[in-house]
Amino acid sequence: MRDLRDWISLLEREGELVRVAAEVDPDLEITEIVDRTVKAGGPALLFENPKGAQHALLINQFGTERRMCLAFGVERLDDVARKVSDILEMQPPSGLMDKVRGLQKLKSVADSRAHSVRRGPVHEIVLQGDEIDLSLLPVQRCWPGDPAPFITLPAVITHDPRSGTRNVGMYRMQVIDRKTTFMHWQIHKDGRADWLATEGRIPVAVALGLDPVTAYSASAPLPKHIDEFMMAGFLRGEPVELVKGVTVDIEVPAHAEIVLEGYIEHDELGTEGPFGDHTGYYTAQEPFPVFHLTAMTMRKGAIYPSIVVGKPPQEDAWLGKATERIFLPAVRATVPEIVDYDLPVAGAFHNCCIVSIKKAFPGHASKVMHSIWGLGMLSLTKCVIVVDEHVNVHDYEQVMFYAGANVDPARDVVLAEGPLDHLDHAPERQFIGGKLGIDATAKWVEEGARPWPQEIEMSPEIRDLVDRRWSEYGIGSVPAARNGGVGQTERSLRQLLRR
Ligand SMILES: Cc1cc2nc3c(=O)[nH]c(=O)nc-3n(C[C@H](O)[C@H](O)[C@H](O)COP(=O)(O)O)c2cc1C
Ligand SMILES: [Mn+2]
Repeated sequence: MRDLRDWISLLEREGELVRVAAEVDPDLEITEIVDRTVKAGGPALLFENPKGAQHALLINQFGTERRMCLAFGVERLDDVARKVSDILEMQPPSGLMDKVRGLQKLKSVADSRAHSVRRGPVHEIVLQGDEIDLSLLPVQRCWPGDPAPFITLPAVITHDPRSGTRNVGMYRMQVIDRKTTFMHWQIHKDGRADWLATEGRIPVAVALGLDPVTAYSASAPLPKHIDEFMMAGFLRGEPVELVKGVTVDIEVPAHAEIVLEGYIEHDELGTEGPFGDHTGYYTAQEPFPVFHLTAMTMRKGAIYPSIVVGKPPQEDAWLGKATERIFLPAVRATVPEIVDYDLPVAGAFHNCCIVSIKKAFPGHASKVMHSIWGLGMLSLTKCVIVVDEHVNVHDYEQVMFYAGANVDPARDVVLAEGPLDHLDHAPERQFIGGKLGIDATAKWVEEGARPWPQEIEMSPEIRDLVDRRWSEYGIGSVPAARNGGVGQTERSLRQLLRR
């Protein structure tokens, strides 16, 4: 998919999009409609007549697992992860065929770099000076306590002034007036680091309305030196095309619907917020830098993309789940004893991480907890629950079973300290606080346990027998037997979202 329009056509062909012709207000009304639609597992919505604006608004494009898979062109999100692990787990080639395959893989990485092109539809309309007007766009005021409309699905492009490396991040932008917004660069983020490293003004470009993979990439927690557009090119199998900005020395996606160009001063801060955020609470007012627009460029009939965050589950659940799946190979490349992990949507992603491990030595669970607390953005995780490899981390009832049955709180709970999410309101001090680790693995004698009892399992012969004879019993349909027996009512994320 080259752009947002290809994506909208695909969604329409797949019966995944509804056009709303009625006039609907971007001030709160759209939020309530979307909140209900997301929680019902409903379609993407294209509001064709947002009140008071010149442009249509697309929302809930990422709101289900099926749409997320359509976006990446896969059957399951784990298939995207496989593509990543293929590269990460490359071994030295052992024969000619291996070499050829290896070279093909390396070429697919080399071909992922963004391409520069001379012209792009994003410059069909160029507004400068007094023509710049953010009120042309149907920017949503999402929640009643929000003081202003917020741009919620931007890809914010900056460059590191020292290395020149590009960064693309998704950071909300509170509208101040026709030509200015805040830039919500949280303390751990790459865009903020670029800003702080720049003396005077940092040029900034904001792309709105992209193909879904490129839009997703702006939310991906990549190490700072890795260009998110390169990752997008790799995952799309086709490079992102970029064109020079009109008033800034930054390349912008040639097929974006809208681009906002401008700059941010090193020393100009204002009071941003409050904002009804993905924590489920309003985040407090805080000083954040001010973004001044120097140009607003668009395609003809540009479509404005938006997203609403709030109490989970919301549309961003699936952006988070995509990250969870796509980054598993990278997590395992660093901590290979990890089998799988799950960041519950209800835990707003950074509040809880359930991780299963191949336990090989006493204290192994504790080692893995500290690994999580040392890994990229996972370091912000507040609570880590470690289970043995046979436990399904996505089955929260099963996890609760082991967290209850296998834990002696006097022995198996680790309390530590470390950095916390910028938006976490619970700790005594902002940015730093406690960490909780729960070791729910089976304990070894060396770990101070008595000999561990055997888990109850039915024998496979009896299971097969009952499977074969089931209809004879006349009981009706009953779920098939499953290992472990607990968690019969496994609540997958899909069910949670469709309750
Ligand atoms: C819908 C949505 C909104 C987000 N809003 C913000 C935000 O306002 N500020 C922020 O620092 N991160 C926000 N994030 C998270 C960042 O996009 C994410 O941490 C990303 O990795 C940042 O890019 P970076 O690692 O290059 O800094 C948001 C994520 C999503 C999915
Ligand atoms: Mn980054």
